[in-house]
Amino acid sequence: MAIREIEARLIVFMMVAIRCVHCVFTPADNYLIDCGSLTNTTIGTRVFVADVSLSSTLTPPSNNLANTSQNSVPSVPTSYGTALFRNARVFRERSSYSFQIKAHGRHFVRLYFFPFVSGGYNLSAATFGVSIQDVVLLNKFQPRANATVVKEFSLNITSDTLILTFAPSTNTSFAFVNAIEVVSVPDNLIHDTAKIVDPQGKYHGLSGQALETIYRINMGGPQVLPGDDTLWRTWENDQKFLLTPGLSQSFNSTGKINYMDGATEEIAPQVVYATVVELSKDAQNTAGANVNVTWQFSVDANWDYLIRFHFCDIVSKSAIDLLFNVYINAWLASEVELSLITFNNLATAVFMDFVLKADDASGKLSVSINPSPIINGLPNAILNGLEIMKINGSAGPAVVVIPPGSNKNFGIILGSILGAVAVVVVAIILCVVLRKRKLAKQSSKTWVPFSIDGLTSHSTVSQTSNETAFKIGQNGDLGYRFSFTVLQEATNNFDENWVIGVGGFGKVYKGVLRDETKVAVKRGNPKSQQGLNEFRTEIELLSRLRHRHLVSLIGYCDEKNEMILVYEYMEKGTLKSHLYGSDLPPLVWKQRLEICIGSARGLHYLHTGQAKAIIHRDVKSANILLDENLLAKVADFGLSKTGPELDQTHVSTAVKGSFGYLDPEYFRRQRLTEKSDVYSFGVVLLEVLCARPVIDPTLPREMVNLAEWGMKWQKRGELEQIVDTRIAGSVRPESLRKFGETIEKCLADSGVERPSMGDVLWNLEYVLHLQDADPSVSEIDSINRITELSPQVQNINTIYESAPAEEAGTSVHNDLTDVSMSKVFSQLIKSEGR
Ligand SMILES: *[C@@H]1O[C@H](CO)[C@@H](O)[C@H](O)[C@H]1NC(C)=O
Ligand SMILES: *[C@@H]1O[C@H](CO)[C@@H](O)[C@H](O)[C@H]1NC(C)=O
Ligand SMILES: *[C@@H]1O[C@H](CO)[C@@H](O)[C@H](O)[C@H]1NC(C)=O
Ligand SMILES: *[C@@H]1O[C@H](CO)[C@@H](O)[C@H](O)[C@H]1NC(C)=O
Ligand SMILES: *[C@@H]1O[C@H](CO)[C@@H](O)[C@H](O)[C@H]1NC(C)=O
Ligand SMILES: *[C@@H]1O[C@H](CO)[C@@H](O)[C@H](O)[C@H]1NC(C)=O
Ligand SMILES: *[C@@H]1O[C@H](CO)[C@@H](O)[C@H](O)[C@H]1NC(C)=O
Ligand SMILES: *[C@@H]1O[C@H](CO)[C@@H](O)[C@H](O)[C@H]1NC(C)=O
Ligand SMILES: CC(=O)N[C@H]1CO[C@H](CO)[C@@H](O)[C@@H]1O
Repeated sequence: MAIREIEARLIVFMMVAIRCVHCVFTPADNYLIDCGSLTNTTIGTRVFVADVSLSSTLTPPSNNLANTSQNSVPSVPTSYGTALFRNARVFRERSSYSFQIKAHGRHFVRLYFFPFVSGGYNLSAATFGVSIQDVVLLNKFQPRANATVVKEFSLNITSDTLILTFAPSTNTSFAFVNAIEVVSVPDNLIHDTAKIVDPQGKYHGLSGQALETIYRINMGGPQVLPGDDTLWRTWENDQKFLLTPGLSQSFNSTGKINYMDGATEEIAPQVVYATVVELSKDAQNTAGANVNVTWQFSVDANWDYLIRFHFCDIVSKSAIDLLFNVYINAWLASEVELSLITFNNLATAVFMDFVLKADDASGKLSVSINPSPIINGLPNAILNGLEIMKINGSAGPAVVVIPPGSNKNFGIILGSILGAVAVVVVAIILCVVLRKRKLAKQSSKTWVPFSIDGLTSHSTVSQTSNETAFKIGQNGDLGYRFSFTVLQEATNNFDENWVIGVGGFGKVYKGVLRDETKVAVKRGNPKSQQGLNEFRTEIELLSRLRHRHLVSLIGYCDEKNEMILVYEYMEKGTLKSHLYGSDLPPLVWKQRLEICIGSARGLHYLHTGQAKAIIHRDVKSANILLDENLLAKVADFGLSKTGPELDQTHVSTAVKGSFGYLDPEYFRRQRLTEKSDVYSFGVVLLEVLCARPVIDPTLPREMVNLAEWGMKWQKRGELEQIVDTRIAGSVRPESLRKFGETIEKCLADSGVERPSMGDVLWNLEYVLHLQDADPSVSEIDSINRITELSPQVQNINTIYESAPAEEAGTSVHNDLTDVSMSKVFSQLIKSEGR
């Protein structure tokens, strides 16, 4: 009993209330499109707009419209009408609709299909895929002949643009669609957790998942059509799924359904709760009857399913009469005692969520209700509604954005180039430390011994070492591919004035798509072989990874040998630009901490969110971007690798990364692990604290390298001496102490001594907590407070300002930390030539 009670308390959260009958839900996003039609179509109160008037949302524009006569469409539920199925838009090549999303969160995406044969089109011959940016919705889909079908997906959309792509599965095939809905639904429709039935446990993370509705059933009641459901859903009657209809009967109530706190009619309409299937009269009158009322459904095997039960006791005389078990396949999902949840109220709506894991899901899914043997009164069991949703993404990454023809293009031998680049890294270190440009002449195809701060390395890079081609995702044919013209237009023909950044791979432009979505367009230098590889890596990785703290890829363009990546636009630019070298107002300490925490989360996800850890390899403040709310996102995955075993199997490899952030152990041993990112992140933390470049060759020798200099002060216990003077007064000593300790651990000489990214994250959260603990410190007030400057700090400022600009080349002075290797490389080539 106790266990049941605890379970019941958990389920109390899922109470359904029909609190406000008259409130009609108004979706923030409400796109209804009648595809291929020349006229708008009104269904009930909803207007499906002819997509010819929305042609700007479709790329590339196409004019393949098909239509058929009314009587060729089989009779469909009246409230859909046949009108939506009479027209279709046909896609002979990969094509996308883009929808501007006003409100992030759950949306229904419904796709209508009817494969008619008419006017030169035989739509039954279509085979195609449908995807959005990060989820494949349909793969090799072939609508069944002579039948209409509406596919419904429930997606948590977190980008500002939804790009719905239709892609023919083969080059001789084509795709089509009759109508599309993209409609917001209330966020509380899907909760983040559910109970797993076997083995019993808790499933987390539903809120981010894509769900496909497989069945939605109104037990014991009529079919509910979209016009009668506040979210325009269809609920089928259950009779055809009952295994032994004689064991049960339907019942309905005209009484009121009880209202309780927490949810709304959007969970399920009244009519679902007001109709029910219960045990047959005979069974109810047999004391101790042990019967199962079972419904059986065909499902695809090997998927996880979210199964939602709707209950409402409209059959009992007293709330405490009803006690029954619910089974999913052979597993007891729950013992249901509704009175515990409803506080003894009858006719109160309740729903419960369960997850059936893929290994338990064969081609048949059955659901049973069975009266509990421990009840004293007469047996009964009920079920009012049932939803079965396929969970996508649970079986692995669902995304694929892959440049076509990539196989042959990407298996390129990079040995000599990487070798040269590696040498450049070494050379630059010498160059900076000794401040002698002449040394660049060392550039050759082998490593040279180098020495920096006592570390010495002797290693060679084999000239034939090649970067192995990256594996192509399973659904290699789906993804969003921009045409070059569209991007040209978006960036004002790659206007130099629109450049917002320069990286090793190429320039980054601000862009505005036709639907006014702002994007960042990174255009690779087509001649760079390294660029090609980075292009590939970045598409491969980013299309697999989705995280709030990783910058998202919107698409790519590989037309005319271009290598262009299109990302979400990050309004506030790089973290680096907010720390120094610009006129931007300084960030307060708490903002800085939140940015550190956000980026730590992103990196933690990279290291642990996938089966194989992903190592970023180029963590630096210029690769942490901020959105309009200063939310931090990690960017630039061009150098990323899955590790660490990749490097252990290779005899030698090129050391890559950005100078000043590079893990010395990785240099020494060329063993790449997640801890190299932790090291680099430690340097970023110092940078955030001190707001100065990580390498500043204009400073006195001991101050050139921030990591080294910072650790000197930290080890002396006087880190406060070098804190950015603009925030020094507002950083609480406890918070600073913990922050300093965290940096020290990240910068530990050997990787094994460094904390994991998860620990770093935890520590930073604690730092924030320590800062918050005293409300009397108001940061805004103190941000401009002049604190007593230590001599060292004054020293920096003077030297920094008086540094002669031509000394060592301005680029080295200003931006060395940003220089990715290819830029350094070209600079060296230039200086070599002199
Ligand atoms: C269809 O409806 C939209 C929006 O209501 C309107 O802008 C458009 O002109 C209509 N098109 C036709 C062909 O009536
Ligand atoms: C159907 O298509 C034909 C040509 O393919 C066109 O002339 C006609 O106007 C279309 N009818 C509708 C209702 O769109
Ligand atoms: C349409 O295509 C389907 C599948 O290729 C085929 O079975 C059917 O016979 C075709 N119908 C017509 C009328 O061509
Ligand atoms: C579809 O309907 C057409 C016309 O009613 C009929 O000739 C054809 O055999 C049907 N095809 C299937 C697969 O049921
Ligand atoms: C379609 O693809 C096949 C192999 O995948 C190729 O042999 C054929 O030439 C392609 N056809 C066209 C029209 O591109
Ligand atoms: C959507 O996903 C994000 C990130 O996974 C999550 O924070 C948010 O709560 C989700 N929204 C809904 C409505 O589930
Ligand atoms: C309710 O039950 C009555 C009597 O069995 C039946 O006539 C009616 O159609 C049912 N209504 C619903 C909504 O199922
Ligand atoms: C009811 O179903 C459960 C689960 O499949 C099974 O264990 C039990 O034996 C069944 N009871 C009857 C009476 O069929
Ligand atoms: C609806 C559906 O199942 N879509 C996709 C879910 O994700 C996998 C990849 O993990 C795809 O293969 C499915 O097509």
